[in-house]
Amino acid sequence: MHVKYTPKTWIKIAGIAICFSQSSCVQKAESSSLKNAFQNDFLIGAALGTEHILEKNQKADALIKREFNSITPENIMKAEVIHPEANKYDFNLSDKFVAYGQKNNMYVVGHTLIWHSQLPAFVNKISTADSLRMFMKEHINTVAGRYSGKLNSWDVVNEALNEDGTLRESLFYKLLGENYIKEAFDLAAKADPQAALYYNDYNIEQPAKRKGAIALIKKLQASGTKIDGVGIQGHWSINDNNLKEVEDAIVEFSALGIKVAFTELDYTVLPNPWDLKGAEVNQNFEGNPAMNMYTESLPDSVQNQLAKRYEDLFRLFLKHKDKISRITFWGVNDGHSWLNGWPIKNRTNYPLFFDRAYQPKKAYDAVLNLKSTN
Ligand code: 9MR
Repeated sequence: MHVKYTPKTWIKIAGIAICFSQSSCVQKAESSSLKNAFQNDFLIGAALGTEHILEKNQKADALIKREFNSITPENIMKAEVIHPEANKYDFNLSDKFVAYGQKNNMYVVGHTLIWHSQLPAFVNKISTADSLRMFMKEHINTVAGRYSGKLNSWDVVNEALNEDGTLRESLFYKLLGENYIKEAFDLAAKADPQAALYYNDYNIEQPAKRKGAIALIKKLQASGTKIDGVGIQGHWSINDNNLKEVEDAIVEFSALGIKVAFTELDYTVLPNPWDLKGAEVNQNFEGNPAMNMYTESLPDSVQNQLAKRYEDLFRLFLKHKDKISRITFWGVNDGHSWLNGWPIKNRTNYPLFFDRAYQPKKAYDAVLNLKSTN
């Protein structure tokens, strides 16, 4: 059971918290949770899958309600799912997702309106600018319009940039030019005037891509388009050493007058094929034990490394809490993470705060501890 550090055993001397009894300091009280600990700092969210939206798993459901005050749909609002055919929408799960958030007083994020990936087949077949523009208008009006006033924020455009900061040659870019981004934001602002509108991407903490994102946001602002924030996804590895870039990104994006959210946070503890210098490009990694080393459990040394990564990251988040609106984890617990299936299928990964039995890990304790000691 996870809970707060008992206040009696902690005292502060000249701003330094001292614990007099090690055992009672690690004892926790019922009321503690991520959302409570950070309630004056930023929202704490999780990406939900279908089983969570349908409240099928009691342990997951209790955990989500206890720990998180924001939710993002991992897949069910993507165009492929919500708009499978030109004249057909499927709002079955998205209605339930939004209702779940409302019922539990959560900050509800829509993910995502315009993305080159997970497009329905009929969109991939579009070959003229007019038809694609018509799809964008129809899609955004219908989806964002349906949840207007019920949803708090939209990832309006997702992953429009290449690693070098140039614009990705997506279907939208090819047929509509870079103006498609402005058009998407303007349509979203009209369809749901209250929602906070975000541009969302991965690796935009890295200098070249960050520069591209800043240029893109500045252009939108200069043209009078409403943009409220930028989402840094945060799909990282425990071997990454990127806190300097993350801090620079927080400061530089915030200087544009917008909020910064960390929208899809996780740290892989497993090697990625591209980390292996000199590896055969077409090597088959699936089923290779050297790429899936922790099938039974995570060794303490790696558990500690993960905890340290998260602790250092959250210390940075707290330093810049005035600029940060939300921290969302990409999943609820390790068993549910997309990183068990990507970039290599069928692995056992450990990227989140809660283990396969829904129990908090060391990383959770380390991050909560930041709040009880400052
Ligand atoms: O976690 C998602 C996974 O289940 C899907 O198969 C995949 C493709 O739709 O998308 C994953 O989520 C992505 C998110 O929507 C956008 N940023 C990258 C995420 C991880 O790929």
